[in-house]
Amino acid sequence: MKVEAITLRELRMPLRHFFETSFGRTETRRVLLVTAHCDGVEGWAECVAGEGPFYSYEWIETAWCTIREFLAPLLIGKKITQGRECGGLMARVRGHHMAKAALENALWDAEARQKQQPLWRLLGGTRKEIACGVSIGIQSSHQQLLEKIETELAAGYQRIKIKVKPGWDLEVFRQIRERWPKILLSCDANSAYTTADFEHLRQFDEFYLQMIEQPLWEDDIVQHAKLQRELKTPVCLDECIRHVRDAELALELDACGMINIKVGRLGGFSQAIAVHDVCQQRGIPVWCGGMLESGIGRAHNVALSTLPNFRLPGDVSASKRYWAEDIVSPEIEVTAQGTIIVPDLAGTGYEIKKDLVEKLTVRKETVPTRVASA
Ligand code: OSB
Ligand code: MG
Repeated sequence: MKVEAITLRELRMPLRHFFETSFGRTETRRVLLVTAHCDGVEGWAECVAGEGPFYSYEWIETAWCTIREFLAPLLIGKKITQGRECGGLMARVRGHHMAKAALENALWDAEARQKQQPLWRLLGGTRKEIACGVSIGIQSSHQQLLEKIETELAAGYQRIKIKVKPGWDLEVFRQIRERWPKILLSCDANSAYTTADFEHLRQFDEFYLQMIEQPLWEDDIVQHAKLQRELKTPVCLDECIRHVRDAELALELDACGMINIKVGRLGGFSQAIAVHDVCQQRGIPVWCGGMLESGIGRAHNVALSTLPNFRLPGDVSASKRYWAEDIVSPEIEVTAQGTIIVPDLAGTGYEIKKDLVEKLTVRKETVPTRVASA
């Protein structure tokens, strides 16, 4: 496939409910979509960069201009037979993994469509059904959080993860455990604690959580290893794992008991698979993280979650939890058992609603400019 042009678009999609983490609140997603135009085939992907540089240094504006100025030009005009070749072509640009992932994944998507094969098979998946959990943000009150948990449990989700920060942690766990002593419960701090909080974090053990995700600094694996030695609860790393070498270091130091794989944070499907594989070799389970994706990124997460070492319920949940109307058809749906049945169709198995995408688009640009846009 020759990469002829890349189209960037920004969509505005209001969330049905705000999503709050220790680093801030999101009410409306600025969704960045990438289309790779290749020999009559289109590959689509979503760049998961946020509205501001809070989860990581990347945000929608850095991703947009890094793709336009540097990454797209490295791919345009190239003949590519497999999406996995993109990583090498873009290696000259340091970092900017979410921007790179959008391009690489768009080419995997194009490859699956061109070969008329399911993307999940191309990625090496084996599961026909994936296990789903939910990530529930910080709420305005404990009561509101308990109501949300009740709704998600009734919907069948297999694991509840709550966002925590100092002042929204122990008392919240106490109330949840009082009402639901047996559910699979975990938490995600998005780096809200420091080494001064070890004593405090040790109290989390009382609530037999499945994991405590990314309690400390986003760039510090060594301190997580020290913390893990102090805790019974497994640490799960998210922000810290940016490529396979980070995963290797974390496993070498016993810094965590599991890893959250996010394809955007890792720079594309190839690195996500590489991290999956080293964890598998070391007997460490992984699960698929979420970044409040539209149906396009979500469908890619579904495909990735079919790999064998995705042994824990992920943050990949139903479209309707986020959006009044998603941009794919059918929308991503979850069974009463808290699973997603993976479509055995060519590509992702979810069709893009192009008219709706057009309607939600607030900005669009094609590189190079002279080629007609999508
Ligand atoms: O740390 O997993 C995270 C959303 C934005 C940034 C970081 C994270 C999250 C989530 C959302 O937890 C999970 C979802 O998509 O439902
Ligand atoms: Mg996280």
